[in-house]
Amino acid sequence: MKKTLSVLLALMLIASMLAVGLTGCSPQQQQNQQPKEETFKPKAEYNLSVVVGPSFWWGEAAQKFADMVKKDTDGKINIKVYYGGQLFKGKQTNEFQLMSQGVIDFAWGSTINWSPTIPECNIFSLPFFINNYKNLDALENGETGKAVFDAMEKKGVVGLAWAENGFRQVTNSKHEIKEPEDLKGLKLRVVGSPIFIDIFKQLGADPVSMSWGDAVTAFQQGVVDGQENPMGVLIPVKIWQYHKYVTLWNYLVDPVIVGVNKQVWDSFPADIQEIIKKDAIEAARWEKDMCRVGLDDGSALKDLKEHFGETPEITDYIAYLKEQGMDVTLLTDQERQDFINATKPIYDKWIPKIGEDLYQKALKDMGK
Ligand code: X2X
Repeated sequence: MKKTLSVLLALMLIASMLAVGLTGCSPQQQQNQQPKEETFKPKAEYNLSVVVGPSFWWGEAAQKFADMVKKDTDGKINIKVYYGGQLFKGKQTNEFQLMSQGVIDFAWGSTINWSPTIPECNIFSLPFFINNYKNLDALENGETGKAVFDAMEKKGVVGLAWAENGFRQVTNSKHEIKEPEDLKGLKLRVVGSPIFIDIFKQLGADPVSMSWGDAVTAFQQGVVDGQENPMGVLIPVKIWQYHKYVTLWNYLVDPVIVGVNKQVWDSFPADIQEIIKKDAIEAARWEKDMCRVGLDDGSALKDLKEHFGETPEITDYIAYLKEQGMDVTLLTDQERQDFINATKPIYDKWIPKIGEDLYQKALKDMGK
């Protein structure tokens, strides 16, 4: 009797172990579960790609992000920033692809470098479409931003935060640019995204696409007459060394997106994901503030002072360019309208590529 009872008990024990085995952690479920913190083994180092150098706000912010992540994860997640496009050796338009393939783990990358892979990113490159920070924020925080992140995720990259490069301004060494006519025949360096070639051809200029590294050499050697970039690039690269004329036309804007390869992201336990996302948003907030100082309604400088306890060295970028001897041109409403009219055909060609749906979302986000 005693023997029967112990056999019975043993059988029950086996049965219950089997039940746990079947329902508690089947291999199928294990695959879908996020790694637990105790079992998670981070890579010794994750790489992070930046097109520009460490003295650009975007480059500085990437390092701040890496430092914050290291501290907040008690040294578990170690991110090394590679500047000047070292991870893609040359073509900055390959950055997204390499991140989606897992060659690059993280990147702080401009939408104009990623748009050849993610056509939705061209929504920010429609000329004279966004025009001000209020509209830009509305897109990033609205349906448009969500759609861009969804498109990225389908191609294996998770978007963590919106940082900024900024509204792009045109500079050149020849003469003032006030009307489309002034661009005729000017040889301008643009990025390798096809919409830029279309815009400047449409305006009668002679655009040549080059990656950033080659562009700086081209300015130095005077191989091109001009280029276009935001304040956050014009100032660190000291554009006045090469070009006397700048037109502040805010014709389009490039956000910088903080992205991470999806497999890398999925390998992180939930608490680490939370830290990384929070740090990306915080570093992006600082970087955006730096890009906007003196160019917005005063919010950026206020946030830098109050939230980050910092006052930047230069608080008026326009005055600073003038102090460096640049001839700064602002457009009248009529001059601006002439550029808008001249670039209308770009919409006809590019909205179908970007997606009519996304274009409508963008209009709605901006309240248009
Ligand atoms: O190449 C450029 O013009 C730059 C630095 O702005 C970008 O990477 C988008």
